Parts: sequence; structure tokens; C-alpha cells
Amino acid sequence: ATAPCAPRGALIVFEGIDRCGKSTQSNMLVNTLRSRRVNVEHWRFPDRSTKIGQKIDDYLHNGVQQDDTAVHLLFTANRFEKRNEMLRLLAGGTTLVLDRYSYSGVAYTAAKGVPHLDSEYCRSVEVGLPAADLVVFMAMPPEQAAARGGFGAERYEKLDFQRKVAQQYEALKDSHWLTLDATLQPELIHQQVMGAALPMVENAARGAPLGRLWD
Ligand code: NYM
Ligand code: MG
Repeated sequence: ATAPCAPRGALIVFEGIDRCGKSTQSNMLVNTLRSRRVNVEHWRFPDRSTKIGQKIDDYLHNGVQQDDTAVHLLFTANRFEKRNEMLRLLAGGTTLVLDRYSYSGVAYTAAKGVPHLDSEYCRSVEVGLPAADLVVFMAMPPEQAAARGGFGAERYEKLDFQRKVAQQYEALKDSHWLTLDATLQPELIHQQVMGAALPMVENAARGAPLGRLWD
């Protein structure tokens, strides 16, 4: 038998195409968890506050072509530069709610269809990062997301591309993901998120081992 692990925080990740409501839902989750006295931090990837994150932000805002592998590895490096802090917070009992993570890294790059940048390669460079306890996948038809305000402001926010991203998410998701209908009322979605997130927070507090990518 394996020894019981120490109590820790949970790693909860929101995923989905652009404008599907991840920011709203991750905010609602953080607020509700806080109101229940759960120690929680809200992060997003890309983290645009670091030097690597600023390079990513430049790439997303200008039309200049850059090498797709180099760009992919910037997004990955942006997670690895936060790895130690993530592990430290989780071990200290803080739950992390992430707006995008490695799953975005795979889905968006693989959607480009560059021959060697397939999903297997994309997963391989994430190896060593902590795996999410819960991935909340917010499913929304790309046409509907594209009709929302603000769509089109950044690179990748093109309907054709978002369709390909949605296909990559479909291929990537497994039975452990919570797939939600992101077209429902925010409060209804939130109730479903809470129903899945609370047990994960409790499991982590009981010392359930943290997984590792890529499992
Ligand atoms: N994105 C995000 C990637 O292409 N790879 C990644 O690893 C991550 C984390 O960045 N269109 C893309 C998805 C989004 C864009 O993210 C900016 P956001 O959540 O829209 O700010
Ligand atoms: Mg976006």
C-alpha cells in the first residue's frame, strides 16, 4: 500500500475555445470557494506578466509570422516558469483555479496542422507539469462564441481556426473531464462546476496524490 499523502490544494482547470465563458466561470468558482473559506488562487495561462508572457502577448497581438514550434515552446515555457510556485502553493494547501493550461497548449497548436506539431508532440513537452485534478471543458458551438463581443481581437480568433481547436479538444478529452454546455445560464453552469469542484477540493485535502502530465 502507498503511504497517505499530505493534505494539499486542488488543481482545477477551465478549458474551451475563445469566448466560451471560462473567465466568468472561473471567477464565480473562486468567489464561491472563498465564501466557503477554501484557500484559493486564480491564475490564467498564458501568464502575460512575465518576460516570456510578454513575448506571447506580442505574438497574439501582431500579425507577424513566427516559427510555430518556437511559439509553442514559449507557451510551454510560460507554464514551466510557474511550475515551482504552483507546486509550492498546492503543497501548502492552496487550491489553484486556472483559466487555460497545458490542454490549451495541445489543442491550439495541434489545430494549426503543422506536420511535426501533432498532439503527441505537444503533449510530450508538457511532461513533468502537475496534472489537473479536474478539467472543466466548456463546450460551445464556435459560431456562437464568435458572435460574442470582443471576438476577433487576437490571433487565433477566427471561426475556421476555432472549429479546428474544438476538434482537437474533442480528441484530447477523456472520461475524467467535466464537459458542460456553455450555452446555459451562467448560474446553472456554476452549480455544475461546484458539484464537481468541491469533491476535488475535499479529496486533495485528504491527501489524494497529485497527478503528473501526461496521464
Ligand atoms: N493559447 C493559450 C495557446 O495557443 N497555447 C497555450 O498554451 C495557451 C495557454 O492563447 N486564444 C492561446 C489560446 C488563446 C490565447 O488566451 C490567449 P486567453 O485565455 O484568450 O487570454
Ligand atoms: Mg482569448
